[in-house]
Amino acid sequence: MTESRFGHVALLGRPNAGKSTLLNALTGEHVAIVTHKPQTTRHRIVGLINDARGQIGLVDTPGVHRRKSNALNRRLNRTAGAALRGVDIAVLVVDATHWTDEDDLAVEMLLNFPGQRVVALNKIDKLDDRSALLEQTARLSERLETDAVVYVSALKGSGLNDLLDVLFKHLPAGAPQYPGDEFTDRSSRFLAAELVREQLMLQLHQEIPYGLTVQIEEFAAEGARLVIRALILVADDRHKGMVIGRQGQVLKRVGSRARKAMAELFGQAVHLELHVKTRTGWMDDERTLDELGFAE
Ligand SMILES: Nc1nc2c(ncn2[C@@H]2O[C@H](COP(=O)(O)OP(=O)(O)OP(=O)(O)O)[C@@H](O)[C@H]2O)c(=O)[nH]1
Ligand SMILES: [Mg+2]
Repeated sequence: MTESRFGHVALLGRPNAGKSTLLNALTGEHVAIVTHKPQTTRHRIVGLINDARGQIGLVDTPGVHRRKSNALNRRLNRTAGAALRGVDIAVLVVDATHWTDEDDLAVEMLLNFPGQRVVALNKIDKLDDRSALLEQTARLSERLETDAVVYVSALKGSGLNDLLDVLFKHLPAGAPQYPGDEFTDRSSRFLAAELVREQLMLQLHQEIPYGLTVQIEEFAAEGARLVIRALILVADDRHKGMVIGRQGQVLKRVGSRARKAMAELFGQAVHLELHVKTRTGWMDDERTLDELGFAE
């Protein structure tokens, strides 16, 4: 038998590159929320991969971006950078359909990373002409001084075994450090709040979903079901009505979809209550961000 391997692997890249989709595909669980909107992920989230070869703590991070308009945006970049500390491998996740200056920012962050660098060229299902991949492969392997470049589609599940082969090849020997029956380091409360935010991101438009955060006020087992009470904080009073919607339609839709996602994730019936409150400018203040659980 070969020796068991263990380590942490961070996924880094610009918003929308597909990091969270990749995390979910590799762990087989809805650990991280995914939407078509950039800047969906706001936290460092570890998803666990258990394999005959060992265990990987796969770290999802907020997309590296150039919007610096408020304290939350600045903190998201710091959270992404901090997630690189102490990990064994960093994977640059790239949307292979187009390069942006935010991809350059992610590359720059990786230049100081002391561990093994890997590039995952994602969304290859969208490419009609794969010759563009060769040029990207050559350019990125030179810039990041790595020959570990893999082609994946997180959405379709292709190339995932190639990526796992590369990761296990470069991980140090070691015993699993997380319990084998868990799929994340995050609490059920955290996951529940994220599932509400996922639906808010999907149902609301323009800048509104970016001004929201979700707090779990109650999370209790009542017989066979979970009773969950979530508070949606809006940064501006004018957004409250839009979150609720005419005759409460938006909030109802968010609630019913989030409840279904929770029931699936927790394997239990869920009773979900949602409330909306204004907390003016919560995104602009570092202390409030600490209090609301935005750790770096
Ligand atoms: N076609 C295609 N779409 C993908 C693929 N991977 C991700 N997507 C889509 O890209 C969008 C963004 O995916 P996310 O996983 O949320 O991206 P992210 O990098 O986590 O984004 P942030 O959290 O904002 O940093 C979603 O609509 C995904 O469905 C892929 O391999 N192929
Ligand atoms: Mg994400």
